[in-house]
Amino acid sequence: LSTVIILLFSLFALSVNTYANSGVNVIPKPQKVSLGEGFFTFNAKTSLLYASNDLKLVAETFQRVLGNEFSIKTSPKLNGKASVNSIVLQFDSKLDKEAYVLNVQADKILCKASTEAGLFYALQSLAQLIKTENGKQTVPVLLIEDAPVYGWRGYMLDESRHFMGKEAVKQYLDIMARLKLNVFHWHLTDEQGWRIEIKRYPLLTQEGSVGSWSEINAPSAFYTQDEIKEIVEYAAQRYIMVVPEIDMPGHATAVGRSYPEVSGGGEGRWKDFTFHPAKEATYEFISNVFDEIVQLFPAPYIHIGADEVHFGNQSWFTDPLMQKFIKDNNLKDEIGLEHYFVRRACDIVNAKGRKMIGWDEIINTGVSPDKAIIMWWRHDKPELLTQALNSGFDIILTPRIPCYFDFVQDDSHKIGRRWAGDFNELETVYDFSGSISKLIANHPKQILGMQANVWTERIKDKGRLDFMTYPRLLAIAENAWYDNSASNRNYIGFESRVKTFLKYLDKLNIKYFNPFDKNSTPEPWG
Ligand code: TNX
Repeated sequence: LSTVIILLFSLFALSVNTYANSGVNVIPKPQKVSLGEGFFTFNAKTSLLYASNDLKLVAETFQRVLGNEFSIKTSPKLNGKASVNSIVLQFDSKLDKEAYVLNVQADKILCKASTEAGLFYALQSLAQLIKTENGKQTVPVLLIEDAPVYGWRGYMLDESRHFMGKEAVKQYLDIMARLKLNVFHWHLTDEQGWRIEIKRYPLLTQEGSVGSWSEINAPSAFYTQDEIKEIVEYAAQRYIMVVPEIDMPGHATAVGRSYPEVSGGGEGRWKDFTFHPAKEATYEFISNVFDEIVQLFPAPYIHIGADEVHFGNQSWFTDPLMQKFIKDNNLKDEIGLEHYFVRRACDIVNAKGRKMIGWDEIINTGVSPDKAIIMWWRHDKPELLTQALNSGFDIILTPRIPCYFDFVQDDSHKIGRRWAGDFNELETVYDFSGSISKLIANHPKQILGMQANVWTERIKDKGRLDFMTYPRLLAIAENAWYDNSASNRNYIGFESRVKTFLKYLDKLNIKYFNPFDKNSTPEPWG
């Protein structure tokens, strides 16, 4: 028996080794890789060619990557012919929207895709494949044929609870791009702060931007409209869509502080938590805010939050205006009122030419599946996901377990959330596709994709944000791009690719949590 075990073990070790040594350390894992023999070697004359003017931006972005990360100097040229010692970017209309082919030969590298984004992704893979040894930069000869499983590959950052600022956001966009993530969901408003300039309502940022979760008087912090445009443009250059979230009718305290006339009132902890659902002024206010939002964000979606509404459990719920409104509109109770609000918000969003996105609280509000998309977050209520799918909604998967990165990623960690003892370690996130597969099996087309969410109640600064985000973001990227369920699962292979990616994060001086050497990365307080 022991001989059999030893034999099995060495076979296993051999296969792991072959993988680890293959040099194809790309995250997310490409769908199909055939490894050849030999290497492409960069030299001073390596040229970067693009076959069409539409690819100039992609080429220039890669020129910067080569220069900054590998000290390789090139000047991109418009030229579609693949000559010796060149990297060539070409369109190939036969390929799917985000698909690409990366064909590394010993004397040239061919990149093909039907879109700029596809070529951008070919180059993200290429960047991860460049190895520096003895002063030489090489890429193994190989053929990658790749395409994502999901079109929505997201990362959500809450900048209301704690404000991280422009430079942090840009670095996140850089790393998202490297991981082929393509949606930045920006949680810009909540109880603690309103973080986006709205010209028509200056008090939102004069008063509503003061404070954070940890300090009620934290100095005003927000993005001006020029800064928003700059970030949206920076993201677009990386093929990332920015989807703003303006949370309502709950989580609206920062609005209520600035414009009490649209506040739902309330007392104590919940003072000003909601918009006033029974005032016409509220809907005018929202419509005016969205008029500016659509000018700033070209994305076809507006996220209205709609999570965790509490109207009726407060004494002001009984005020005569509210009660009359409920009666006149046949709403029965606070739930009816909440649903009414969401339907009105959806109409407003749709009237601006956008689809609405909301958290899973919007499922039963009566909004129609062709007008709204649902983000399923309450992992303890899988029946909500099933119900939403059966009603025909498109869904973005963000269940707390394993998609919430405000949850700790190691049992020894003290700051951060858990759910009945559960938390989100790297392997749990890696197993997401597998763990969700049964629930979504009957409706694959309605699953637009998945997303990691970082809520920042207990994340004060970028150091801690990095610690919570990495390396788990790599596992979300892997699941959103590559079909990681069932027989494709290979955690050991993933680990070895993560280790390579961590070296890239090291170069950027990012202080991630290292699950392979926990003592080297103690939990930062703050
Ligand atoms: C619930 S997720 C919230 C957030 C919190 C988060 C903490 C969601 C739609 N609402 O407001 O920050 O839990 O994990």
